[in-house]
Amino acid sequence: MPDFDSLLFAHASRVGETLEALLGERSSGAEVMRPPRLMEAMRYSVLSGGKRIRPFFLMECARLFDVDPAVSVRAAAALECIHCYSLVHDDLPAMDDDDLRRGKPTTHVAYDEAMAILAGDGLLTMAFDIIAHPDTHPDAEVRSRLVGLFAQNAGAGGMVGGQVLDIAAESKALTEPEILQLQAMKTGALIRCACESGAILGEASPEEQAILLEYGHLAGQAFQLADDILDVTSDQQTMGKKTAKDAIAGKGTLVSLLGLDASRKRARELLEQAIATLEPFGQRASVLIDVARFTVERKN
Ligand code: GRG
Repeated sequence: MPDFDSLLFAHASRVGETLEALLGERSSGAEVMRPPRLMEAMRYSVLSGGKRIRPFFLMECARLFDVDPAVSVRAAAALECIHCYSLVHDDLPAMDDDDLRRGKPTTHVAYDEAMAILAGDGLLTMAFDIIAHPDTHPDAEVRSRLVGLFAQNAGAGGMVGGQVLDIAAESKALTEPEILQLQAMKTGALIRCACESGAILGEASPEEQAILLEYGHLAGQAFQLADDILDVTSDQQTMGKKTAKDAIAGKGTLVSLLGLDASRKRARELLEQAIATLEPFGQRASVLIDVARFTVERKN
């Protein structure tokens, strides 16, 4: 069994290769014309590094039920398209107005605003094209469940809704429950979606799906809390994006509410809770324990 870092690298490479193929010149059939500059902006936005942590959660949750990563990688790549679209749109002048992402100029800086909006739109719609294709899973019922799950988690009741709450938070002090709600939608939704999708691909029992949903919920909370801590303690060079953003924007986070020490303690508690949910899977879930730990202990 490879160590965690090697496995993370191997899955990320597989996701990258799949995205390269899907965004390649001939991938949609020679008869379909896709504007070259749009495709270039989409490739720039999605093939620009990143930890590929959501694909990792998805592929490893599916692997609990013996789904080969060579198969689950398509759904994982689709989820990464949604994540990258959200980063491109979040960086726009109308939102966070950032010029650095993953250590490189953001998409609207490298191209222009209109192309960044359209590249994001292209990635979001491509995600559903990938999921709907029979290569993602032979059973249309499974594909249809994934389409619904992705839409719910990406949309108004998930990530997009969370972004709206996040923008509103700039002019209003939030309580702890309000911060948790915002974060569960903005960041948590795609991580829960990754875990639940893995269970659906693996045709897990309803009980097993519920466990992975709870695991995803706790891991998502831990991931966001780690992000808030890094925003305060890390630097632009390490993160590949601007830091101290929350304080500058006057946004309340758990770190500003609880302080650094209590936030670190809370992150460790969330990690222990996430690990405890996996008990019914025994040794089979060891990689999911490792990735939960990584979300809290990561340096970027
Ligand atoms: C614009 C619809 C819309 C949503 C934006 C994802 C998001 C919602 C905003 C990004 C801003 C942000 C800092 C969110 C908090 C946590 C987060 C999602 C960090 C970025 O994800 P990583 O760390 O990034 O997985 P990489 O680059 O590794 O993929």
